Amino acid sequence: MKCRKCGAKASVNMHQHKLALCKEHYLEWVPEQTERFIKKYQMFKRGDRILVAVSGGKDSLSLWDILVRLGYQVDGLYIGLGIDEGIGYSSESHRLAEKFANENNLNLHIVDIEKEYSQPIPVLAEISHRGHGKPCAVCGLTKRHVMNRIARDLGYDVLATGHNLDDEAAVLFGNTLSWSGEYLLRQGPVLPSTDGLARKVKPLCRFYEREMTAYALLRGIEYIYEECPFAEGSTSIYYKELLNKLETDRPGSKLTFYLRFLEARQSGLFVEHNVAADGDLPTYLHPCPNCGQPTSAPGLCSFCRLMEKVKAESNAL
Ligand code: Q46
Ligand code: ZN
Ligand code: ZN
Repeated sequence: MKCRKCGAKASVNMHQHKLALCKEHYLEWVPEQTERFIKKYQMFKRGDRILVAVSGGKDSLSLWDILVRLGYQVDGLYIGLGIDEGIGYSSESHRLAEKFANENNLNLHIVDIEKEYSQPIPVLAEISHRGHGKPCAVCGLTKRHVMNRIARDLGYDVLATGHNLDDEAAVLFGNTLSWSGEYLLRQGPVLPSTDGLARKVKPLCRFYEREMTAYALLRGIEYIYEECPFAEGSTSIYYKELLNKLETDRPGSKLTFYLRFLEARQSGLFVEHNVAADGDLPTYLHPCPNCGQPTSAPGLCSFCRLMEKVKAESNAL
């Protein structure tokens, strides 16, 4: 296979795009495409202050790298979950996120859950009795809360995450299987800002996971290869495997599945009933009286209720 641009030996062959590129041209192509998606979906503008959530994995570190190369003002946020079972997942991902920031002279905010909320994620999950023995529900809730809080408190315009096409297609597949209307409505490359919440964007949502792996490897980014030990056996991994089988037989089907969904959504297939004016909260949400973040729960938001429970349990000891 030869590079379409220069004829040299290709390093990456993307069947679904019928495109093969050498290392040099691949490392140009990925940022160019990202810029195209940023503009197409109107994710953010030059001059906006962007906060990228970095986990130490290939997607988030590559996203940070790409946005910096494209000349955007972007800082990182690392959330220490305190998951050190097995391989020492949190310590290693923390080390790699810091290493990347230091080597590139970038600003990284670090929030350590145990320091801030008295317990690491696995213990918070135990106390809450949520999620049937897996900490993922509490972990997701906590990460969302912290990302929103830091973006708001430090005045960022946009919060960017490294979700790739494989992630988005798997979530879409799950939401479609259960026809979760509200989730389908909110899934997309951009979630506009609402009262108390920054705009959320996913600039890598049209890249296959293997394209991001190739980018990180060719750019020489050191990232954590292992998944979080609690990811094993998760539904999202199961959906990813199913979609990979489909993709092997029919290259491009994952991308088509996602893009056709975005088109259908754009054309109004999913209609929101409680439509809000730009920037306002939909009527079914109200600000949590404690932290100010939007919630549909009566009274305190789920995160603040979790924290009340943790406090009560610690006092009881
Ligand atoms: S939710 Fe679950 Fe992930 Fe949190 S506990 Fe690990 S697998 S990190 S994306
Ligand atoms: Zn080339
Ligand atoms: Zn709250």
